Amino acid sequence: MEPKTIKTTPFAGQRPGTSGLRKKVRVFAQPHYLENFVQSIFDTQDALAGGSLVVGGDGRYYNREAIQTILRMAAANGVARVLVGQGGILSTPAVSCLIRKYKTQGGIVLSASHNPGGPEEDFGIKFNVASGGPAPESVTEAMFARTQTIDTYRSLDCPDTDLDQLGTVQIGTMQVEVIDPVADYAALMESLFDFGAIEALFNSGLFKLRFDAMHAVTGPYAIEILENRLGASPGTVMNGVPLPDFGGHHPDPNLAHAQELVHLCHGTDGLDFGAASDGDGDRNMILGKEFFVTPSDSLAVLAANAHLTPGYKHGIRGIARSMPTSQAADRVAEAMGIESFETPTGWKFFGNLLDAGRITLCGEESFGTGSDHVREKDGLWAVLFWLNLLAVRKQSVAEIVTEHWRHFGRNFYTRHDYEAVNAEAAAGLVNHLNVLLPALPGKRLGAYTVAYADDFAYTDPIDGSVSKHQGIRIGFEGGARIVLRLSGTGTEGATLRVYVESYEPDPTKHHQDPQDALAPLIRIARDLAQIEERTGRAEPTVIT
Ligand code: G16
Repeated sequence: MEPKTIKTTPFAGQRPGTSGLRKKVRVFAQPHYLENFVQSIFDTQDALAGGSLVVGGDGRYYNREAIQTILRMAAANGVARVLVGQGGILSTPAVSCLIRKYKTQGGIVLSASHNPGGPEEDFGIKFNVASGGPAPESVTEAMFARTQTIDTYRSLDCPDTDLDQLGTVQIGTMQVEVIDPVADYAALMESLFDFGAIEALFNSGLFKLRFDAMHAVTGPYAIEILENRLGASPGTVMNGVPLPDFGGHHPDPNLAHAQELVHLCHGTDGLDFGAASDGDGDRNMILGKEFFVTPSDSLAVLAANAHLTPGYKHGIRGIARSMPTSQAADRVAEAMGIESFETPTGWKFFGNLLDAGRITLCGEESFGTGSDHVREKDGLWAVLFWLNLLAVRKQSVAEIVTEHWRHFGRNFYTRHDYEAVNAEAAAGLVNHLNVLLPALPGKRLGAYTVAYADDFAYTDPIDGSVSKHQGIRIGFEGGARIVLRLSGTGTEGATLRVYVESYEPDPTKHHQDPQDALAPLIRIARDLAQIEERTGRAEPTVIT
């Protein structure tokens, strides 16, 4: 089996976004499209030749085909060993766990995360570096540059590898190990959380829970951990079989897309705990009985209670949140006397802080929470963290969060998304805001006075790299904020995200609905950005 060199020409638009390259399946399925991107990984990551690589995906449509292509190309590019999840399945946090545990030179994740799957839907590919984290911008930019000049790629003529059979096979000189996708990850979870306490909670017969795997990758992980190891009753995991089209749904764990679960948490007879994870298993949503925990609050609560779990009992070093995430975690960090950081959107920006030991926990408003145990956000980890807290504190989800607010004050928070808007109109809206920014500080908008207004730029405290144009921040006196930015993960037109936050120290006002509490700020954001005028949209597509 001799490697073949195949002629190709560059494709436009292969620059990775917030989290890898995401496009429609039909774009990826064009001859040479995936191959060009994969060869650009091998051409820029020298350590892969003679090294090892983890490969797996969320099981969406085109997952298996892409893995076969990657295996042939890895063999032709001199990779010595590939670990691939059985059935082509590996969650994003499991890939990170495997890269770190087996000290591979990197990993390739096939996923478009929470975006729908199927022949007409989305696919994605992402490279993770040897630390286990998403490739930093310097690496993704080098790959992108390579995609623009590429003229050949290498592959091997060989039959498909059987991805369903555990064990080791050889492709040319490369070893392919088809591994259990769950075992190493489950062992890591067991080392961090008090499985005995969680099991006792489940056995009490007084605790009703469901986990919605949304027919995505976390099904096998949740069944093994929650049902097999922790003894939750069979059926606790709903939608537990990964399907190529996620059963026709958006595998996006939020109030809009996990409605069945939300419904199960309603009423006095509702679940005590409901949780969901996304396509590739890195996001999480936490619900209590009639109670939704915002991801921003979740980060703050986990940080304030981390000492109650075995994995974090010696305390946490620092906390980081992405810029649009509410400032609730900053208050916890301040009270604990530890550092807090505000990074741009994108998990990759936490990597240096985690590697340098400056932070232990980090999180994002986009339903992502994680820690230094891997270098990705981790959906099931967050669920187990919450279960550990519930088992130890012997309180409900609502009691834990409202008590947190009483102590730290409440950061009311909402995100309004305007999806698939005209890209030029969205760019025009951002330009318009950029022109307004310098004149805003000191100005009164409704009942609020602008304290600062800027186009967020981040200087990485570890390597000094600068990332500009990361979203527009308008901060008001008293801690309220409006943030506007364009999503880096959409595949259709542009998605405008409007994040609105206010701070309320008075516990007698904490019961309000966030949409009501934030209504004046939402109005200010719409008017200032001329959203309806510029996008033609009177209302957002999704509110979370
Ligand atoms: C990705 C990134 C996250 C980011 C999210 C939303 O998550 O890993 O860091 O917060 O996208 O990004 P945007 O607002 O640009 O759409 P995932 O779960 O999609 O990989």
